[in-house]
Amino acid sequence: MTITITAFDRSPDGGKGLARDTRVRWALEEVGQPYEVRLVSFGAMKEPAHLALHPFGQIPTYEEGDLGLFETGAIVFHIAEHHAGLLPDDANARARAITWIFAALSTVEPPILELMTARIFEGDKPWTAQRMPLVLDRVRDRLGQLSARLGDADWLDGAFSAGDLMMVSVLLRLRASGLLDEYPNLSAYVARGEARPAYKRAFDAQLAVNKPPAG
Ligand code: GTB
Repeated sequence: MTITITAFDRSPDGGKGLARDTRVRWALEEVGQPYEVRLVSFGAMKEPAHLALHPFGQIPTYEEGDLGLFETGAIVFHIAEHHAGLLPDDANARARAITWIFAALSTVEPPILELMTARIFEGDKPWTAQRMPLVLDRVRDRLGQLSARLGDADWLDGAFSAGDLMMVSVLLRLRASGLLDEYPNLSAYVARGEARPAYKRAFDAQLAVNKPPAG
C-alpha cells in the first residue's frame, strides 16, 4: 500500500529540515519504506479536505490505505511498530525506546519551543528581554540532564532507535542558537544522527522542495 505524507509546499525554514515532515521522512528512510509526499500550502492546510485528516490544520500527516494519522510522534511510532529497524525486539528495551520518543516530545521539546516563540514571535515585546534568561535556563536545565544521561554513549539506550530519531530531531532545532555547543556530547550525538544515511536522504528530499531559488 502506498504511504503518503504531507509537507509544506514551501517550508518557512527554507530547507533547513526543521519542519516536522523531516522526522517522518527520516523514519521511513530508516525502515526502507518508499513514500509519496503531498505538498500543501498554509491556505490548503486550513481547508476542509486537509482538516478531515488533521483536525488542527497542520503538517505532517500520514495516509496508508484506510489509515489516516496526524501528530509526528504517533506517525513515527506507527512506522516503528510496523517495520523493523527503529525499535528493539526485547520487550523492555522496546518500552524504553518508546519512552524516549515521549521524553523528546513531552519533556525536552517544550522548553525549546518556548525559546523559539520568545525569539521569533515575541522578540519585539517589551517583556522579552526580562523573560529570556528564564527561558534559556529552562532549556539549559533539560540539556544538562540529557547530557548527563547520555554520557559517552552513542545513543540513549543501546542501539539507535526511534527515541534517538525523535531526540536528535528535537535538538536540531537548537543548532542556530549555539546552545548545543555548550554540551559537546549532545553536539556529537546530533552529528551522529545527521550522519546516518537515512537522515541524509530525508534531509535532501525536503531540501529539494524547499531550496531557495539560486541567484
Ligand atoms: N504536534 C504536532 C506534530 O508533532 O505533528 C505539531 C505539528 C506542527 O507544528 N506542524 C507545523 C505546521 O503545520 C509545521 S512543523 N504549522 C502550520 C500551522 O500550524 O498553520 C513546525 C515548524 C514550522 C516551521 C519551522 N521552521 O520554519 O523552522 C520549524 C518547525
